[in-house]
Amino acid sequence: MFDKIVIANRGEIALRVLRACRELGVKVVAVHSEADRDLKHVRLADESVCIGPANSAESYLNIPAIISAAEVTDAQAIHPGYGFLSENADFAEKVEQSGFVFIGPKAETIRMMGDKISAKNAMLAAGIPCVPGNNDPLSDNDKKNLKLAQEIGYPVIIKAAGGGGGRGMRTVHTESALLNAISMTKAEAGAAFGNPTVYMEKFLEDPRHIEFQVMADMHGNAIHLGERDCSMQRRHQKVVEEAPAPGITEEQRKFIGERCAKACIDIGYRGAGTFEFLYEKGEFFFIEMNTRVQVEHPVTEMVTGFDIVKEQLRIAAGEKLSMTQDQVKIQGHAIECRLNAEDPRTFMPCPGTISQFHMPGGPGIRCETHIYNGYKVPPYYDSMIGKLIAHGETRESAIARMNTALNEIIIDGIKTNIPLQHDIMTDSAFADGGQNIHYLEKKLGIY
Ligand code: MV4
Repeated sequence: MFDKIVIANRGEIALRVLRACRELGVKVVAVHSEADRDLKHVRLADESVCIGPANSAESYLNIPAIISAAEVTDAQAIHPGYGFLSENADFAEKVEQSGFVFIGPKAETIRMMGDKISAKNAMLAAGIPCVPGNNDPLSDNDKKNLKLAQEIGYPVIIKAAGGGGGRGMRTVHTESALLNAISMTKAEAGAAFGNPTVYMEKFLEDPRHIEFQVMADMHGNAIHLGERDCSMQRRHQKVVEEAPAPGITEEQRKFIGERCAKACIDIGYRGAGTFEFLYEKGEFFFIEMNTRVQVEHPVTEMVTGFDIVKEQLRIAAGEKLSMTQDQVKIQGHAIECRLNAEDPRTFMPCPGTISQFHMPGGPGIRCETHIYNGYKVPPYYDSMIGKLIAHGETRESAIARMNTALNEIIIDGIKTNIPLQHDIMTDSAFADGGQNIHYLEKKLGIY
């Protein structure tokens, strides 16, 4: 195991990684911006290095500053968390070229998955079901493109190869709108990602978003930890996640999960990863792979009893997976509510000082947050300030425990989305389970 690592992130995930390091006896270097001196994990770290001003472009995205921090503290590895540089192949490459271990997949794997066309082709080759589409860059041949859309069948969606996570895509419902949509998406993709390449898929009208968690080591072993349903979202921001996904059978889980694990072996994957699927009318369709630990990893941890972050560290240190597929058992149900510093009606971010914080507790409750009494939520970063996770024997009991925890938690001094989470947890359609990706936005009346 490593002696010392750098945590190249902030907030709750930096604290989560620090806790995993403590359990494994690994020393921690916190790197932080000028605005983040008072973060909980910075105070708890063995060492800390200020890497730049509040603006994340000059701090948490500052590759030379982060690598220098690893050099001056004599650390051996860098954990990128999620967001920021976590899926930046150039960062992973520079980390390794500088003689440090990047706690994540190889740079070439990150690069392959960052290009959504090459990701899809790798998955098709590995036997993963994908959304029907051309799976190649669209040419400039209008006739060919019209024919392609005709074959796929309207509606279709034009997506940027360099996009993902909801950026750089356009749906097309009629033939007359196709060519303009292609050129518009190309222009936007060129400007936003420096890559105008686009591809075409069948547009699924009301799918659910279901993703599979995988872990792979450097010795040719890979397992899946089942799936999460992340359909409760607003403007591509997940609001509630749960595991397992309501209504998914053991057979479906085994079928898709084992294919994901096999795909990891085929592509030489290492570390934690997520296969994102759209699920419609009983069928799974791969869309993207995430090569990082995700915000919602705790729901999988709660139903499997597996520590995903500790395993990331062990894998990066060259150890073999600590669990075989046979040992993975899904127990009960877990739900996560993201807690954001925002207006519950307008969704505008609401930074400020937390005058009072009370952490909820009780059976099956896990609170992942870096906030404390007097902590000042800075205006410079994502508004997520924590996550509440409830585990129960059944989905019903997980919801009941979440409601109890949402009643118990106190975050004063700033506005939060706790009222919205309460509303969702007491929603009768949410109680039914299995709502699609449009449910929350329709409920909120924004479309
Ligand atoms: C789609 C789709 C429907 N059909 N692809 C949005 C985020 C990006 N990861 C992929 N996205 C979608 N791709 C086809 N062929 C609908 C979405 C989509 C979506 C997907 C997951 C979660 C929330 C979403 C919200 C709107 C659209």
